[in-house]
Amino acid sequence: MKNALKYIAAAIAAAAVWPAAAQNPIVQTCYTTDPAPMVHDGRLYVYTGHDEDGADFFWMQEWRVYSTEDMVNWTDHGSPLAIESFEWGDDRAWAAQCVERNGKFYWYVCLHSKLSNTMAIGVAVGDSPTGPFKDAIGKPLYEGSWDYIDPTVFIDNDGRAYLYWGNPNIYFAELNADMVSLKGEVRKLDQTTESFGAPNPEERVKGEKYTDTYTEGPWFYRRGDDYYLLYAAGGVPEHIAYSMGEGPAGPWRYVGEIMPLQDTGSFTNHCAVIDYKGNSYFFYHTGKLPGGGGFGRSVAVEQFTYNDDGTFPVINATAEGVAPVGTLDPYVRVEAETIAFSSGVGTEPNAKTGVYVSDTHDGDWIKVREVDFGAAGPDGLRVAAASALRGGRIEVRLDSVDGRLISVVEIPSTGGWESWKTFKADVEAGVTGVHDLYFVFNGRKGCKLFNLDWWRFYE
Ligand code: FUB
Repeated sequence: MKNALKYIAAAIAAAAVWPAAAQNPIVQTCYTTDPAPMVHDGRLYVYTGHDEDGADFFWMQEWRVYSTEDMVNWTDHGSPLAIESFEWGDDRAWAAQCVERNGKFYWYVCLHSKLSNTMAIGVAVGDSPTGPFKDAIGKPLYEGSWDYIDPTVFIDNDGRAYLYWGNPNIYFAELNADMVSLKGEVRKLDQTTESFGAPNPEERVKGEKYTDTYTEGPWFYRRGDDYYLLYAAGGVPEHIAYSMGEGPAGPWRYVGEIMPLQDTGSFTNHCAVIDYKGNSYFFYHTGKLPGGGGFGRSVAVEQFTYNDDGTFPVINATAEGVAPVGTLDPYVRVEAETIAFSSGVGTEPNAKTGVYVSDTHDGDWIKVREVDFGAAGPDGLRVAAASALRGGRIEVRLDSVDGRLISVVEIPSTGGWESWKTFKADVEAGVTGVHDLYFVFNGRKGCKLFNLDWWRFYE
């Protein structure tokens, strides 16, 4: 992301357009789309698409992964899967979902196939939630129609696994236990007013007002005895609606809207739902990151509570997002790309170092929430940084971008943008308890200052 977006973001942040407590969108370092959360080993991962800066269509090249343990600080794991991972694909890295089975992670994606010149469902496999991932079968799992987008996967309590996908038709298939082949026929669902709010796409009459219309982006899961199919609905602009069923194959009953049409700044919406640490979360995307819009979308999240009968309340988009469900330990190494909110900075990958914060300029900042300094407080701070130019300094502040200054770390040139060195600084006495922490970057105006890989306080 950079340049235009970066400066617009900085200008808007400076004008205090973001509410002080803004938490949405959850990623500010690049555009992210089509969220698909997954909980593994106590951590929540969200798999996303990535809109390119300044795009005039969904020319998307890669998928990305972010994770959190507290719902407010998100660690950027970069892009472990891209168009290049699929020899048969060449374009449109659209909506996807990852699921774990027997220690392997299966990432169901859709992209354009060179073989059929249509959209195709593919599947990648990895040994960890953040990869590395590779094409599991070296060919599309299913292809042959522009309809074949937005796979959603679910493994039922009896171990049987299912996929739904499609725009504007809805397709359903069972997966074999190997998770990389289809069991039996693919079914095209019969859409009716009762099941999805309107008849099948080819039976709809132009100008007719239907209860609703399935469009794309299904999200399929089970809760208790109820099965849920959530989806983007209404054509464009899209709202989010849902149907409920008694079994994985339906029959489905249209229930209503979850996120009604509203000012999200994006004509698509794409949702996902997950429970984590006792709360229920609704993920979606908007065009609300500065410079964003219909082709520059960003993932957001809201907390909600199911109604007693298992139906959804209405959920509206907010800038505030969700409350924290944990604190962050500053006395262990924290990756600099663990961010609650930021202004101006980007992230980049490096094969050895992993993802790091890049493109810091004078006045940019990173906020990390709910940092628990404990009762004694830190004596010092270490950071790993690199700069090919003149470097700069990090002002470390509490609770706001101009809050109490507790440390200043000077970063000189290290001789290269990935020539990492560790720098130490003292921390003022009396920094105790839980605070939001701000790393505010200072230096010569106009030029890139340094890259930041990690930080850690010590007692
Ligand atoms: O991100 C590209 C496409 O836009 C997705 O596949 C759809 O669900 C819509 O969000």
